Amino acid sequence: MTDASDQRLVIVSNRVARPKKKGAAAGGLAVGVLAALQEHGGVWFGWNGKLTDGEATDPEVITEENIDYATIALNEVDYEQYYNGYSNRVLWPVCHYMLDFIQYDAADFEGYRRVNAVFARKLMSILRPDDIIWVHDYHLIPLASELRAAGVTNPIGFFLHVPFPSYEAFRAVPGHEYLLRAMCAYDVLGFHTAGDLAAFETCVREPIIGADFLDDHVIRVPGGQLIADVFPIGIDVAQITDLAAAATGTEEVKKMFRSLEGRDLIIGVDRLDYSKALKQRLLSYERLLERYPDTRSHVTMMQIAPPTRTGVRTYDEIRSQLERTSGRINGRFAESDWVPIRYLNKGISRDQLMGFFRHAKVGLVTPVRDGMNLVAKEYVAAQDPADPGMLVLSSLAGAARELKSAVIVNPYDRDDVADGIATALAMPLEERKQRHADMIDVLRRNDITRWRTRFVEALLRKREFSKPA
Ligand code: ADQ
Repeated sequence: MTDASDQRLVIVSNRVARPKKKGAAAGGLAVGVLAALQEHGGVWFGWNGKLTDGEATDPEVITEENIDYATIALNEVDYEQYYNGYSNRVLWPVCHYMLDFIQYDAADFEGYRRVNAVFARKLMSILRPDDIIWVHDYHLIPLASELRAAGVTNPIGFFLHVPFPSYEAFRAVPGHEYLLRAMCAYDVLGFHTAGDLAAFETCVREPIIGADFLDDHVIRVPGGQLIADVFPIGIDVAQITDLAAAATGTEEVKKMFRSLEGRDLIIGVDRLDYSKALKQRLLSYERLLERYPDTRSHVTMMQIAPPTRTGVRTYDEIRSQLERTSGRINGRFAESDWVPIRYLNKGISRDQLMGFFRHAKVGLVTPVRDGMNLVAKEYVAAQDPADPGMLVLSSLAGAARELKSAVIVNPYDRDDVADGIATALAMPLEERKQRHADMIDVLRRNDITRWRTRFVEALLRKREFSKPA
């Protein structure tokens, strides 16, 4: 059920991550979607993580607490082309303004369209006339147009978890005209920041769509009207603060804290992805050790980076690059009783992660581009308000538009990042408390409940003004 009506909320994303299932993928979309569903329940439809050499399977529904998980297995070749191919070798890099990483293959584009048609067909088998459909992320841009072509009239919204590129970048993508037209089949389009929305507007202003901009975020496009607005994703602040406080009492977290032997901890937690700029981050930390010799032996950096998208070559390369760079920096600066970088190439439990955050003097979040970045928000929420650590945040993450009281740095400038870390380490208690209170205030005002509620309300509003008079 949605909280704004008694209609069922059906969330669709590439991967469904059941929390009780071992090995569920770590990632911002899964964390956000699950939190959005937990409070009011609903359906989560998508891929179950299994591949077949035949046709995609029919939805299998498992109910846990108030959520129905409806999942399908996909054909192996289709999945390779749709997910590793067009989604992650074309759309992911262009959305992060990294055009050099684009590897286009026409067969992948075909696979992308084919899998979206499969998603539409399988989803229709479980849809009810009153359902509200909320589609997530760049893997599924054509889903609404496929559903509409098959006669589905339910309200359908789309939320993009990554940045949206301006037309000058987007037009580099083979298939961009098709994607823009497909986006116009939605009733509501949601973005993390005003910058992403403005970039989308540069695209639909072009003659391909030739949109008219009406009042109140309504855009007239061929075939009807849609709402395009900003819905920054939030977190459940109280839940994370409680989780972090409780985790500090666990043996794992105590063990980590003891091992620091009084040194300040700088923590980074990211999926192993080039947009997170992990090598640049390590080099900035090296610059800190060079420019601020007092920090040597007095700080420890812990970088946690679970592998993702293994099998996509670029991702395998990042991993070996990081191992080499951290090894070199450790070789250069380590003492018999101190290693500057601890690099963990694995996911860890959420409670343990929040406990680590609470002990970290600095949260280092320096992507070269990021839709939002939930780690930044979680780090702030996990702090002890009486003695909070400080967030050092990339100006190029969506979160920087909200967390203005963090120490904001440019991730391309190693000196700036090194100085930012030094500033955070030396920041007086009163200033840390004030900045932390400011950031918590922002997080509370715009939390995960508000994200979901505002989006569902926009979908219901669209339905109202679309009804014939
Ligand atoms: P991601 O790129 O996955 O998300 P992020 O927003 O930081 O990035 O979310 C990662 C999530 O996974 C966080 O909740 C974090 O705690 C968790 N996580 C990361 N590493 C982990 C580890 N080693 N062990 C356990 N948990 C780990 C995408 C976009 C972002 C956007 C989100 C949500 O790229 O810009 O903020 O979706 O919209």
